[in-house]
Amino acid sequence: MLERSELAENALAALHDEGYGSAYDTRSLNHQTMIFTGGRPVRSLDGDWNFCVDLLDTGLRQKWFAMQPETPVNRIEPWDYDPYMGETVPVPSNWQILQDKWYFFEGGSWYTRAVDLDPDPDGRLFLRVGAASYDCKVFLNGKFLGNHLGASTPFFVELTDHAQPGRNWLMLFVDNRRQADRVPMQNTDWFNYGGVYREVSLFETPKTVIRDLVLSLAPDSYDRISVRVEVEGADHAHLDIKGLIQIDIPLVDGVGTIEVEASPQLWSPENPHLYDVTLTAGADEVRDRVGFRQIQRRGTDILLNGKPIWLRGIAVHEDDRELGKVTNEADLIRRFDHARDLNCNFMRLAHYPHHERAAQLADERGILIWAEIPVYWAIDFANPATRADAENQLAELIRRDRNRASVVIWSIGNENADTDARLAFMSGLAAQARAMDPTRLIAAACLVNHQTLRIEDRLADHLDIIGINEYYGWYDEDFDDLERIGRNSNPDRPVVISETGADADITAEGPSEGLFSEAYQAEIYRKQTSTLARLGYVKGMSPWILYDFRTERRQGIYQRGWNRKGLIAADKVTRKAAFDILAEFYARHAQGQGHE
Ligand code: GCB
Repeated sequence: MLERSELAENALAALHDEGYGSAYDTRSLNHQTMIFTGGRPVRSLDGDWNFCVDLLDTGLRQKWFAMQPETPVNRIEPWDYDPYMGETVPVPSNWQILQDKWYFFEGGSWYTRAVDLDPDPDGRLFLRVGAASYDCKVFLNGKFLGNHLGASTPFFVELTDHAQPGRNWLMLFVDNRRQADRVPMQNTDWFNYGGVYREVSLFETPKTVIRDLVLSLAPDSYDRISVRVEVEGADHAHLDIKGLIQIDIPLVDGVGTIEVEASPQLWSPENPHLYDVTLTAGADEVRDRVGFRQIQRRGTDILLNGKPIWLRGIAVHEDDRELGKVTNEADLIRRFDHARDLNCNFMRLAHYPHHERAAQLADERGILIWAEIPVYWAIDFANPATRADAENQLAELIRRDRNRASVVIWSIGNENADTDARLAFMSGLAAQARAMDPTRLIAAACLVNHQTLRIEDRLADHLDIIGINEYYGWYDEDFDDLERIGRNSNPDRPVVISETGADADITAEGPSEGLFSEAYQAEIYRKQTSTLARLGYVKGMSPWILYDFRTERRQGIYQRGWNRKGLIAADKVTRKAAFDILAEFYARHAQGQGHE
């Protein structure tokens, strides 16, 4: 229909205009539109939404978002889609998991639902989308309100001036196509899930809005807390950290930055103490639960609250046989229980920002966290649009999680070739992370130099921790090279083995010996742990990986669409032999017997 309707404006344009997308690519929903949501009353928009896949972007070309609700018999023209009826899908979800025909679908899709509102004339209204992969364009009542890039960070849209009393129609166009300028780019070793896969919520606020609240121990101090607040529409705010601080904060142009004398009980894995925090400004109020700790590096040591710590970690993806990339509380709790059984004090949330609940649980349970953005493998490092996207994802992650004491490391990339363009791009990200947050360590997962057999990376000068992904005994067959690298290298800062491991297919189709067998994987864990424990500058490890995970690029007979380096199979129940080997190694380490 719409080729000849008023919506498409011009029939030929709708068919032949390849510039149709530019009006909907403003990237205006980014870290600058974020608000602080902790403790706010929330209205969930989860549940069934009307859904349609749109491989050809017909909906953008024909402006489906402008169609009015109408019963089919009353429509006067043929139409290609009706946003208001037909198939529904649950939000949050990934379409790949819902129907076989969508398993490998990469493209655009339309989500539509009614939202009944009674807007308060003295209030404001914000929509939050927890995550939508990768480009999400927001339309309310037929009007485009902006788009967001990035598959794993939340974004906000202020609806105040667009919402109407009564029925409103909210539409999201969500596009997971892999493209050259994206972060990550086309090639990854995890599944390209699409869809709105984290919660969608509405927040009503008064006219005054607390946009940000940042709390931490002041750098190098145990008796001063630094506070930064950002508020629209007030000239002072009041902070209450229960049992510790009650203070008025004057705001200049909406921003207040102070340091207050206070000696909080320190947060640590042994004592994950959290304080209840309330911030009020005008009629607005937010809450949080915040721990205070210091994380620093000194030479090749990592210091937590002034004492050297060894990171007994495990890497995890967000992936589940039944849920895809959707995370729920039960899945997270199982993950943390498994980490506890491994005797971990550390977790690497690979390779993109995980659900915010992960770091909240880590705060409660005393697990240190490595959080990262998907600057993964080949990225178009010379492209300013790619850089802007990476910078925005980093800013959104830091703004979302910087009150989490558990998060001790921001990682700015994974296994990127050491080129000039990459150095400029990633040193810029390191500087950005430090400027936004001077209270954490900066890392990246680097590669060893295979020619010189040394830990060597020009980015290291910009990092606090050199992450090393190494697969000696697996991709690099000569295990003894790991010993050589150990001897040849003399890093001036701590190294964390951010990945090591091997595949093991323990299904009925798996082998009983050799590559891909459980025994082979176990042997690699034995050799890796005994070798790494002897290297004094290695200050932790996060082997690859807790659970087997889906990935399009693994199609070998023992893989069949899965990366099987998990210590636990895809059922998230069956432990492989390597699980106990790592658990025992960490138990010895925790008792101070790890170093031989
Ligand atoms: C790596 C990557 C990770 C892969 C892993 C593997 O180095 O960082 O994303 O999944 O190796 O299994 O090859």
